[in-house]
Amino acid sequence: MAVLEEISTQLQAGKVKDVKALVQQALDEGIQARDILEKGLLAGMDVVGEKFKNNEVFVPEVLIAARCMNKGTEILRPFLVKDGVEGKGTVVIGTVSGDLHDIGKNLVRMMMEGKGLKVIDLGVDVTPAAFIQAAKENDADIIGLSALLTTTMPEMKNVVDAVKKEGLRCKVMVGGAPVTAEFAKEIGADFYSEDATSAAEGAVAIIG
Ligand code: B1M
Repeated sequence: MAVLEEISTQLQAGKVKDVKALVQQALDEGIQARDILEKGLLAGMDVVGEKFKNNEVFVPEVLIAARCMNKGTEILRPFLVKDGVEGKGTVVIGTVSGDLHDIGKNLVRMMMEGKGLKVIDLGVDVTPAAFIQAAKENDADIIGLSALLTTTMPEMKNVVDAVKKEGLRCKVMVGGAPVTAEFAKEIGADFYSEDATSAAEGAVAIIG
């Protein structure tokens, strides 16, 4: 579908307005929100990620592409969060201390909301103390941690340890590109999830 390729192209070029208009156009054409996300926005982000790795583009370009991604997913949000009935359980989610990547975390949040979970999003660069405080205040069932840097992954263990120290009843779920099931086990996290959909399904299973 031409419009999906165009979304990917304009995201790579950092054209926020065009991406927003094209996402709306794709919805108007009856294309499924999930296809717009995966074959348009994420496909474009993959190309940017590859170029970033190869030093073909740099932080400013990636930031603008990420802005396109976040603005595009905001438009898709009501369609991804279909039933959106809250009350099945509460998740406190955030990107760990020192880490500013939030695209994956935002997707996990949306998918969880789509499963009817109440999600409290603490944003990025969240300290263990902030996770603990929010979990206590909201009587959270799950704390969800996202990390995209190998250097910030150890922060996940700090949160797991803090949960144990405080004797909280909530489970800890971890994810993010460098995180593995093996790492999750090693740090004592309760659940690892590879992508946003399985994170949401896993959260429902844990709470259920
Ligand atoms: Co960053 N960055 N970045 N970056 N960046 C990576 C992660 C990197 C792999 C690029 C590279 O070199 N190849 C690399 C990390 C290398 C490493 O640690 N081994 C890297 C680096 C080095 C850096 C900086 C240090 C660069 C610099 O300044 N020199 C810097 C660090 C800043 C900081 O955080 N302190 C930096 C900065 C940035 C930007 C700010 C420019 C921007 C972030 C903007 C934003 O997020 N708002 C950015 C971006 C966009 C990327 C890449 C290109 C894309 C990440 C992304 O959003 N992917 C990335 C390269 C890449 O991944 N190809 C890269 C799409 C997203 C949907 O995937 O987040 O994996 P992901 O989420 C998935 C799953 O992992 C899972 O579900 C999601 C959807 O299926 N998931 C969970 C995520 N969280 C989960 C939580 C769960 C469960 C599942 O449970 C709770």
